Amino acid sequence: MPLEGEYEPSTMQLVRDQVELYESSAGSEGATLGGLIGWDDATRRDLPVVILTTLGTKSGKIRKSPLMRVEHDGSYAVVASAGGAPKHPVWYHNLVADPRVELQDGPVRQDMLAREVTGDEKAVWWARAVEAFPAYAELQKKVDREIPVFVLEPTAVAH
Ligand code: F42
Repeated sequence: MPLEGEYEPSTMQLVRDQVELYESSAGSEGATLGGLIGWDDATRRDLPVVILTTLGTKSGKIRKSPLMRVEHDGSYAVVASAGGAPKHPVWYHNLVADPRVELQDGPVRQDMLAREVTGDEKAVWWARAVEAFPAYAELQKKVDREIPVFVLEPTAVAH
């Protein structure tokens, strides 16, 4: 069941623009890291991005965040790195409050349930995340907080 509510674009112009381009092109444009940021690093420019939709904990509005694509057997991980910021991203708190999300991966949007992972399960997904986006390892070294990881599973199979 898709999340309902009024979409409130991010206060970050780059994020707003990437979401707009991604959705208006059904994921055929803006679906990589360099899609809008114009990332000048050729090794990262083409890395795939997904769009996570969450429900704002305070506003009740629909929020959308481009995140690096980390996928395995139909499940995904989202990594709350926030570019190495000292605090978790705001979408982290939305997920903690309400695990119902939508995830758009290219042309495919699906309803999913998010659960924060810890311990061995987190280690497995963290390795997958770093393989998909090596910069995560650099970002974790940069911050005092442990960067949270959520696993997203299709609502139909979520346990
Ligand atoms: N961020 C990551 O954390 N991980 C990634 O892998 C990642 C990849 C990525 C790729 C491309 C790209 O363009 C951006 C990428 N980002 C990645 C950045 C990501 O999209 C987010 O911008 C970033 O993680 C910060 O998320 P944020 O939720 O903290 O964003 C802030 C700036 C924001 O949008 N704030 C809103 C605002 O209006 O200021 C509020 C958003 C919100 O959810 N508000 C809640 C509500 O109720 O509506 C209130 C929540 C509360 O507790 O106050």
